[in-house]
Amino acid sequence: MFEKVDHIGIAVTNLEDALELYRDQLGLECKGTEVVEEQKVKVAFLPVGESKIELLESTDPEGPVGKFIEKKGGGVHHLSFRVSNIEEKLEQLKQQGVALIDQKPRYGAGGAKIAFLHPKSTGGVLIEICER
Ligand code: CMX
Repeated sequence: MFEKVDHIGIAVTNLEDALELYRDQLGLECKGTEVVEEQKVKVAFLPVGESKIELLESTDPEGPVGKFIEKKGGGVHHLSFRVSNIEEKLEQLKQQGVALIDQKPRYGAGGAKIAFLHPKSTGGVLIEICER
């Protein structure tokens, strides 16, 4: 079962410019930034209630966010659902025929275990599941 929406990932062309909007104009608090080498992104997390907004700036035009921005110019990139046991959830989704991008969890920002489902089997929405 999904426990909550952990975060909503938003691809941005420039993190500092995006922070001017989300932090300075919209008034959200930025809990810091982090480079996630494996995902080729620099991220900032801004909590909103029990969830967070994750701003994603690409560090490599060939990375997933770099390619997304090249095609779509930024915007909502993925939804992340929190689970308590990611391996069990991945196995269950696989049994149900959902196409997985990650067969096994990887480590993402903040040391969370993450895995992505392929948008071709989730109605065009990139879904991440994560365990913290
Ligand atoms: N949401 C919805 N669809 C997406 C997408 C996204 N975020 N990113 C790519 N796609 C779609 C493209 O529009 C394209 O669709 P069409 O075939 O209909 O044109 C298709 O997926 C293929 O796109 P592509 O640009 O050729 O990219 P790839 O196939 O090389 O990769 C994907 C697509 C989803 C497999 C890849 O982006 C991926 O593995 N993503 C997971 C990892 C990730 O996104 N990491 C960044 C976040 C890290 C973090 O949160 O820490």
